[in-house]
Amino acid sequence: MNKNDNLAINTLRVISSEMITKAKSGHPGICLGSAPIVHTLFTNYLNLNPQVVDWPNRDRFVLSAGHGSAMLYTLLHLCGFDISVDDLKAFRQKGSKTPGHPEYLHTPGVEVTTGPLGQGLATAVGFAIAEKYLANKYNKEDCTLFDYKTFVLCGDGDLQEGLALEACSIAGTLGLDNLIILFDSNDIQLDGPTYKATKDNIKMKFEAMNFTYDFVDSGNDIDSVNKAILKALNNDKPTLIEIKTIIGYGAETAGTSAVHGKPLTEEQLAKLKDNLGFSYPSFTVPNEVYELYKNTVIKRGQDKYSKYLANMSYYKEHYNDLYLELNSILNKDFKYDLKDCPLFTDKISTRKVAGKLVTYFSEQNKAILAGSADLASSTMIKGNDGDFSKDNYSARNICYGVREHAMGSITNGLVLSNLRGISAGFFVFSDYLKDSIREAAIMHIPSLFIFSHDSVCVGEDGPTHQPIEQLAGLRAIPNLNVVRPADAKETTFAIIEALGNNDYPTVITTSRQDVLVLEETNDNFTKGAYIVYEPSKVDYILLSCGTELSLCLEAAHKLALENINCRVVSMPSMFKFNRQSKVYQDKILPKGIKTLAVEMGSTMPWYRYADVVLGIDTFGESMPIKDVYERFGFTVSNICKMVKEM
Ligand SMILES: Cc1ncc(C[n+]2csc(CCOP(=O)(O)OP(=O)(O)O)c2C)c(N)n1
Ligand SMILES: [Mg+2]
Repeated sequence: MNKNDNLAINTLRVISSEMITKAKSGHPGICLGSAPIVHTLFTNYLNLNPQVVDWPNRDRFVLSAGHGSAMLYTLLHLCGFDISVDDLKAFRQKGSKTPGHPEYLHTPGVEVTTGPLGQGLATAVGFAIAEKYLANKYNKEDCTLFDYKTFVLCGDGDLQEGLALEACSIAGTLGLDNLIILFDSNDIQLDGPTYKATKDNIKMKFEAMNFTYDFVDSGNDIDSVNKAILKALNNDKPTLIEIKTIIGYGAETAGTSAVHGKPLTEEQLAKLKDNLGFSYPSFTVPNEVYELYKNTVIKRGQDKYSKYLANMSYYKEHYNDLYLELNSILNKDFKYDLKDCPLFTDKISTRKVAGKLVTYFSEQNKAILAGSADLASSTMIKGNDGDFSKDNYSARNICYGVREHAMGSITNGLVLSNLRGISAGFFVFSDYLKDSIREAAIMHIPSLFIFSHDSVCVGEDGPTHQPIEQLAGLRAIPNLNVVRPADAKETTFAIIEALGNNDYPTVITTSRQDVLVLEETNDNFTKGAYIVYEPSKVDYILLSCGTELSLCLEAAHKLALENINCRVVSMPSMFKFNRQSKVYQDKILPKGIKTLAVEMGSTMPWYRYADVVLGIDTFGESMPIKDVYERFGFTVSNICKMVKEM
């Protein structure tokens, strides 16, 4: 190995370890073991530009093993991103740019928030799909705008996660040859040797998923790592390179799980530096190392970026219509025209409405890629222009198969690539992708998750298919807009709002059963809650959403005949309502007026707004929908009775 490579690798190792020791917290094992791998990748291959961190044709590097964050921050520092040595010194401290795990939008150069194992890898599959789509749709024979690669560093833990395997299976099926996974195979995980939990044959497993598998005997042999990456770049399938490493290389506790997540003591740190022959004072980057990164990754990235700019201006000149279309995608403008927007008057399920609208907006907006977990004909959500496949990378419907969790993360990967990702499934199975939804919320990205069959009205399929607590769980996620529209109009507003924002993800739940298009619903919807029926005097408030809103309206009319006056409030989104002014909130739900909330789901979220709740705190039961209402008390007469009891 050349002297400067060796010095740079040891710099990565030592500074990461110093950060962790100083913070008294972090994971030195992976940093020490896999430093040569990432050094090789960064200096020989990655195209990045620290000045323009989000230029669309940059290569993506995803640290799926997010616990190796100290190494990532050190690398980004060497690459010239806006992370200083002082930032490195503040690792894991309050308000620092270098938090415990890599956070998107928090630290320049971090492509995706990682830490939950498997997430990075699955999101990376979304990056690779996005590149294939953009390249096939917009590259021209005489002008290449997109040819970026997605590289992932993952560990044993990532590959044990079902999420990662779901995603890799999709990547293999779609032939994503732009995806290269570097597997830090050290045979150690948090609790000890991996053999206690895994005896899988990784080669057979990945080859069976239509990957090219390669093997490097030692991560310290950077020539072999280099050759393997070069080979992978020319494969016609996604590649996994299993690279054998020693966790905690150079430390006293190397090769054991003790070094996985425990900072080295000051003495151990001194010994490490001794073992590595690294004699610089703490937090020192030798000049040769800065020079090496300047002459490799920084220079290469700048050249590639300049080429990208030149290509873009050529494109603008020669393919102006496509340029404008692409530009609006890359700027994340959601342009739409409501001129021919489908309008609904007859009773219709909100899932059908959502399906028609996704198709309508997709016609106008080429940023939309949608897909469902083998439920397109049930959720009614389908992307336009055919099924995305190796033979048709400009198609916009992704057939995820029954892989909800990967679908969620891939959707996030699409959105992080400036596309509008929409995914769909049965609401009860939203639990399968909950962490992906949570990631989208943490990252402030506008992924859209549409879930149909949103209540016990699923009926015959029984308790496993009837959602109960899902709404409560999702509504508790910060920065997530959970919308449960009451009818076709509210569904339309919900989809426009979800696609038009760039700050938070949205979950829209839709009904299996047909519902009336209510005269009373309107665009005050955007406030999260609004009055849909107002008597001249308000004795009580009926608060509801989704398909139960019409029951409340009926009940209010019936009670009015007995001179019991109920305001009816539609609350499709607690998230939006909670963001309104106190004045507005008090106007809609004044203190002192008894309020009954009605929803076919856990009562829990409603006690924040209501005195009494008609909900469901048991599991559902298999029966035809006509019996469901009676069984769970969702009838006009029961609502009237409950109002009177208040
Ligand atoms: C989904 C998930 N489960 C558990 C953890 C906690 N955790 C972080 S690292 C780790 C061990 C992973 O082993 P490996 O990937 O081999 O990392 P290494 O020990 O080699 O650094 C665990 C269990 C996590 N971050 N995410
Ligand atoms: Mg490991």
